Amino acid sequence: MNAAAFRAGHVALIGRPNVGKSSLLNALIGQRLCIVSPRPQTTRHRILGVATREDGQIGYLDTPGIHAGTGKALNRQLNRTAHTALAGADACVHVVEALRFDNEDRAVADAALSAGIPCLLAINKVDAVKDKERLLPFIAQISEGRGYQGVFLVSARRRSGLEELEDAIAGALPEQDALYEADTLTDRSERFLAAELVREQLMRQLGQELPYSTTVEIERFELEGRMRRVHAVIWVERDGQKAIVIGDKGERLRDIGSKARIAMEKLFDGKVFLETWVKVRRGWSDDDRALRELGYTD
Ligand SMILES: Nc1nc2c(ncn2[C@@H]2O[C@H](COP(=O)(O)OP(=O)(O)OP(=O)(O)O)[C@@H](O)[C@H]2O)c(=O)[nH]1
Ligand SMILES: [Mg+2]
Repeated sequence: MNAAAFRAGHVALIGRPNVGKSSLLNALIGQRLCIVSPRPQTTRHRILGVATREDGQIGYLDTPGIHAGTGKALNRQLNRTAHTALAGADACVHVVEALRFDNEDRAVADAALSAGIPCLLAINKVDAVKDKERLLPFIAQISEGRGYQGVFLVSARRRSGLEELEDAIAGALPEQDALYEADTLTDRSERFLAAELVREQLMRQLGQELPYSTTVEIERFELEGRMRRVHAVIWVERDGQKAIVIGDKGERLRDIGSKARIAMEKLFDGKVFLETWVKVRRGWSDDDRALRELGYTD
């Protein structure tokens, strides 16, 4: 008898902002790899997270939320990054939020289902639904007439429904050898992940539109024995924003730095010495060249 075929490939998690794509990726691989916040447009890059099983290897791709507003160069870049990930994937999971399906979700469904790859639908945040009976009509409403290969009710927060989803994803991938070493977690460097963890605190701690005027660049990342020395620059667009990020007597910047450092120490499993500076680069979020220089590529 033949052994079951090994399947491997990339699956893009796509959806509108804030549906829980990054939370779902983290829950599926069992690691806090991707940053998460209550604000839309937290993710700005394609991030690979690898899960290796006995019968296959899944390369999950986290992507920025696909959104309708394309006002700034950064917004257009985020949509481009998500669409490029979808185009390069072997399968996709369209992630939606339970009981919510709007025009942005509809546009993502159209893109996902016309990509010419197997597409699964994951309805996330089912833990937040009190009246579970409402889920059946919701499933019917969004899946009828659409060619999803399967529909899954999941909760990234409670880690429910994940095994069924993972099995279906593995089954949708092509038969081929593993693409990464079995112990690979991601293709991203610690330097990149360090910048993300500082950005996560900016998304979580700054109010209103300010997070969208910030980005993080790691100027220095050095390993000294088991200790990592990290110098992070937080870029903002105006002097007034710089004062807000720093806060009264530097309090907010200290809090951002200490929470980011703790998250880095957990992810890197070692001590981190983090220094942060806030600098102004006018109009970076609407400037294609600045975006490229600051690491935004698709
Ligand atoms: N109740 C509940 N909340 C969730 C669940 N999954 C994610 N969330 C919350 O939803 C918010 C958005 O989660 P993210 O994982 O950042 O969402 P995303 O789709 O990656 O968002 P973008 O990167 O902005 O596109 C956060 O506050 C999460 O804690 C879930 O299963 N249940
Ligand atoms: Mg995200």
